[in-house]
Amino acid sequence: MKLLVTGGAGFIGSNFVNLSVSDYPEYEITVLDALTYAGDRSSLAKVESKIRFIKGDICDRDLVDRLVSENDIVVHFAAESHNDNSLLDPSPFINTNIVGTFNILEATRKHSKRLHHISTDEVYGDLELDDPGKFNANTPYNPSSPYSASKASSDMLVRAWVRSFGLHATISNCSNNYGPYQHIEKFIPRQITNIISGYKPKLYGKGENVRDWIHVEDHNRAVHMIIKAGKPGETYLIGADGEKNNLEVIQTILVLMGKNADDFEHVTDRPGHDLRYAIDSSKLRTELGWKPIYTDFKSGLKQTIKWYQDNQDWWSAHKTATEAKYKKQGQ
Ligand code: NAD
Ligand code: TDX
Repeated sequence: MKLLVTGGAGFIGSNFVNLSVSDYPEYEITVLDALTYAGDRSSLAKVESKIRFIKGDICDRDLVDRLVSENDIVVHFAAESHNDNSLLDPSPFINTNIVGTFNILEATRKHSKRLHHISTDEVYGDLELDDPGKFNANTPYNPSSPYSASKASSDMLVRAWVRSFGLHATISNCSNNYGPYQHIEKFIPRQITNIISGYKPKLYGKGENVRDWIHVEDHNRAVHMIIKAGKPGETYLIGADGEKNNLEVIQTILVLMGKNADDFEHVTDRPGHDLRYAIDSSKLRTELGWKPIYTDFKSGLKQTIKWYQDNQDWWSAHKTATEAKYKKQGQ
């Protein structure tokens, strides 16, 4: 099978490509990635000789059309992915996440190819802290930020292409990922690299917001199962029952790195900050037999901390600029 992986130089996409090369050596992989600030070709260094890498933009219709025609399935990770950036400038989110996905839909329709669209739990909005319910495939869409609204739009386009044109597409909506190769603008790697760099970790508001953490490898194993056995037109929610509030996460990182649990700073909260995400992944578990391997958050976090300690060359050149951008927002 020939896979076209968009966004394969980003966090989840590069982990997907690395995992695919080791677990599915029979797959032929082409990566299409624009190498924005969030993409890093060195994340694919270990598998460079086993894949084809194309630097290009999913907004380039002709390029997308040609690459889709040469492959069997598109696994579509490429996106602008950071909520805080979408509050500063929504425009690239509209282009990449909506127009880019539209290009992929048109090309997969024209060439009768499969699509697996990677999305997020943020399309469902947020839950109260004491809500006994969790997000499932029937939860109405209610996105809060320009990022999540652009991802919700892209999901809606995929659903429309399935219904109106019979496109063979699947969608997965996953919760917050952590693990190696995540950009240091994101919560967990920002705090780990803050501590390594001698800065205090930064907590938005009171830290009561809850995220449902999953290790990136568990997410990508689920994506492989959906590619192999998912039903056309279906949506699968991916989550590992990993709910934690941000205060708890920051304090766990501090303690695992040998610091005092209270050695962090409260900074300006994110406008429109979603309170809580929680995923009901029972459909994925019962229909496809998926279950997470990383069930102990602390040990997954320990492994992630070690990765950032051992791979400072991968992130250190971006640290000053990333923190300067946050500082301007009081964060
Ligand atoms: P990321 O920002 O780390 O990587 C995005 C990648 O896409 C980068 O390599 C970037 O260069 C590439 N890209 C951006 N615009 C492009 C364009 N126009 N054309 C081609 N390539 C382009 O993001 P991530 O965290 O790896 O997220 C990947 C996908 O997973 C996204 O669709 C995101 O919405 C979704 N998702 C992420 C999470 C999470 O916790 N990070 C959770 C659920 C879903
Ligand atoms: O320095 C920080 N301090 C802090 O308290 C940062 C960067 C974040 N936070 C908070 C905000 C969130 O409540 O931590 C939580 C996680 O923040 P992010 O890492 O920015 O993730 P989030 O906004 O939850 O979105 C992530 O999960 C869903 C990904 O970035 C999205 O791409 C994915 O769709």
